[in-house]
Parts: sequence; structure tokens; C-alpha cells
Amino acid sequence: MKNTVALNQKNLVQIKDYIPIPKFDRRGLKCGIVHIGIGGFHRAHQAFYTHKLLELSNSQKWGICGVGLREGDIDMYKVFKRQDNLYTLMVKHPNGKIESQIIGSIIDFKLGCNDSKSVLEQMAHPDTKIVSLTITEGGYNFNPVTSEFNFDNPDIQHELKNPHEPRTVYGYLTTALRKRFNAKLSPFTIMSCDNIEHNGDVARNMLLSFVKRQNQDLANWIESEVSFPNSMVDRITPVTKKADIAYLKKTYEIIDEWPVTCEPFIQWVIEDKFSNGRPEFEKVGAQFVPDVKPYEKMKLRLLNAGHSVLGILGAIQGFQTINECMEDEIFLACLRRFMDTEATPVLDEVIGVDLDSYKDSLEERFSNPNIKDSLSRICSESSAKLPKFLIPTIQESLANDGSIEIATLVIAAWCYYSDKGIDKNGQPIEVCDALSSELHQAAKRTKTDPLAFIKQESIFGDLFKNERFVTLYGSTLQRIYEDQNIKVHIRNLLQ
Ligand code: CS2
Repeated sequence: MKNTVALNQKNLVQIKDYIPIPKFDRRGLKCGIVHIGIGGFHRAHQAFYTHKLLELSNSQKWGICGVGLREGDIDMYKVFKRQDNLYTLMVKHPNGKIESQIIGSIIDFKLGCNDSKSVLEQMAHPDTKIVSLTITEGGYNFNPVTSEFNFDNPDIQHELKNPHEPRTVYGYLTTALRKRFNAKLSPFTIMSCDNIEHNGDVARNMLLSFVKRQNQDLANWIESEVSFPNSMVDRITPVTKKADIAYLKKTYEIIDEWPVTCEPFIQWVIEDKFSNGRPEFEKVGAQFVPDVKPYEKMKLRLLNAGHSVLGILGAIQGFQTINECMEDEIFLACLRRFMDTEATPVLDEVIGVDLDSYKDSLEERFSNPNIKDSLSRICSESSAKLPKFLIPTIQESLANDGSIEIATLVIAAWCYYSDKGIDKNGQPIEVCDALSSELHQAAKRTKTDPLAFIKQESIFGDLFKNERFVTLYGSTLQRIYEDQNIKVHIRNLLQ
């Protein structure tokens, strides 16, 4: 191209000579899917599957309307408006190759915090068959220890008092379903795509708790008519960097203000229960199965927990990325030891999956040097992640007399990390967590009460009452406070 070209619908004719563009007519598409949470992951995963399906079939039913609920989504909203909801997906291969393509399955974007009415209208529209969610592990508003809905959340309180002013996903789902119920329309399916075991069941239980406080008839209708398929979703999607934007400009002279980068691997296992029809995602590689639970557990307890193990230990060691951790043979051995001796013994059998090959493939994926997945992304919101990824493994291993050494090292390291916020070389680590100040305060109290950090019951449950855990945690914590060279501690464990 002679001059740089901004990514938008009109300019696709120029762009198509350089990067593949959507092979379907976007104009005739209807919004069959409303997706809440248009972050990088959705754009690298579900929107990509949908794009492939639209290229394959002529179905006009399954365009996606993206929704952002929070003020933090405004920047993305503006970019989407400027780019006619188009973006570049950059798949980064381990050999350095980058495959780019323009994704066209998202055809609209609505912002709840500015215009909740139009979001609700879209959700209640007869064309909408599915509302899917990537609202992060922390977005489900439940106590991981008691599994109960958190009615103390001020936004939830507001919604209960003002049912026509939704703020959280629960307020939106309830108001939209109420509109459909009153209009005698079929409901939509609610499809959670977050990294939580039994994500569909959790979404269902939480929504029903919330609706029952307001309208029993509506709750009964949701209970009998709305499906909440569980699903396991997988594709490593690092945060977009300025260098990615610069790459597209330099290589193709395309200005995309917010491309998405990801690894080549992709997987989606979904339960085949939908209230109101579904896209034929199986035609583009998704697996529909009767029970997704063993797949979810395998992925969360190996991949996601493996990430957290490397992330927290690696951050203190002074590493920046997952692949940097994997280049260190002690960290690599630590990951494998954790997966083999702590996580695997508490997994269920996954029919058709060889766990050793699965773990080998995780090592390969984590080692991809082109991805540069930052430890700051991995460690962000650890207070919402670890109760789903790692702490259940410790609890189950304790119940089975299993091994817990590496997981305990991670928890002790997390306490140090939350307390000091520096790596072993004294460099600051930016802690990004909704509970960062609570974590910091609790960790700081370690000086006077060695168990203070793990006494945060909403994160750790009653782990602090388990003698075996407490003894190991106490001695590990002491060693980390004495010497922050994590490799020394790992080496001792591996002997
Ligand atoms: C990561 C996940 O957020 C995290 O800590 O483990 O985002 C992970 O990269 C994805 O779940 C991969 O599918």
C-alpha cells in the first residue's frame, strides 16, 4: 500500500491484498449472540470461531453484538466505533511467524454504562438467541468458600432497589429476561466462557439467587426454560502491546488501534444444551460433549494453575514473561513436578485425553517465545484466580494425604509478593488486584501473626485450621522472607 490505511469496513478492499478479510457479507447479519466482556480473550476465541463459521455457512443468524458494562470499556468502545467493529487477529507461532487476519463476526458494540437501554433492547430482541459471558473469574459475585451469592456488593444492592437501573451482569440478565418473559418470547441461552469450574452451573445458581429475591415467577421460568451450558475455553491471549500495533503498521501499513494477539492453539468444549438454538460450532472445531466437567477441571488445575505457579514464583525471581520462566530449567522442572505430583492425582479421568501428552503440550505452549505473555497479566486478580485454580487442589490433596509442597510455596510466595511488592533484586512489582490493599494489609500482619495472610477466609476457606498445611506454610514462609531467591527453594523441593 502506498499510504497507511485505517482499518474500517470501507478500507477492506485495499486491505484484502495484504491480510485476509472476512469472506462473508457483514451487512445482512443479525445479532444472534450478545457477548458481555469484549476483551482480548473473546476476540481471540469465540469471535474467531464465529468468524470461521460465518465464512463456512451462509447463516445470517449468528453475528455478535459486543457489550461492555463498565467505564473501563469506553476506550475499546470508541475504537470499535472507529473501526466498524473490525480488528486484526495476530496468531504468533513459536518459530516467529505471525499470521494476521481481519475478524468480522462482531457487528455491533454497545456500552451499558452509557446506554443501558439499548443493551437491554438488544438482549430482549427476538433475534438474540444466546447471551455469552467473559466477565472474568471475579465477575460472578460469589464467595468461593461458601459458593453463596454476595448480596453485600453495593451494585447488587442498587439493582435490587432499582430494578430498571442495571449495573452488573446479573441486573442486565434479569431485566432482559423479564422483558422476554412479559413479551412471551423464548429466553436466550446463557453461555459462560470464564475460567471457573462448572461455569454454567455457577452462572445459573448465582442468577437464580438474585432473581428469587425479586420475582419468584421469573425465577421459576428461568429455572425451567433457560439453559446454562458449562464450557471449557482455551487460548492463551496476552495483553496487546504497542509493538503489535507498530508491527501491523510497519508490515502492512494498516492502522489497527487494538489488534489481538494469541497462540496458535485453540480449544472449546461445550455442553450441548441450548434453550433457543445454537451455531454449528462443531463445523469449525469446537467439541460438543454431554459433560464438560472433567475437561474444565483438567484445564483449570493444570494450565491455569500452572500459569499461576510460574507467575507468582517467577515474579519474585525477577522474570517478566511465562516463556522466560520456561527457559529456566529449575522453573520448568518445578512446573512439571507440580503438574505430575500435586495436580494430576486429584484429577478425574478425561476420556480420550492422554494426560502426559496434555502436559507436554502445555510445556510447549508456555515455551512459545513469540507470545511473551507477561507475568503481570498472569498475576493480576490472583485473589479471584487462585481460589479457582490452585486452592482446591491443596484442599483435595490434603484430604488424600497427597503432595502439596509446590502449591504451598506459591501461597507463601504470594504472601511475600503482596507484602513487599518487590522482586528478589528489589525491583518493584506492580500488583493489580481488586483486593490488593486487603492482601497487602493481611500480608503485612505476618510479622506479628504468621498465619495472617491465610486467615483471609473468603480466599482460603479454613486452610489455616489444617495442621499439616499450616506447619508447611509457616516454615516455607520463613524461608522466603529470609531469602527471596526462589530457585533455591525450588531446588530444595525437587531433590
Ligand atoms: C491465565 C489465563 O489469566 C490467567 O491467569 O491462566 O488467561 C489463560 O491464559 C487462559 O485461560 C488460556 O486459555
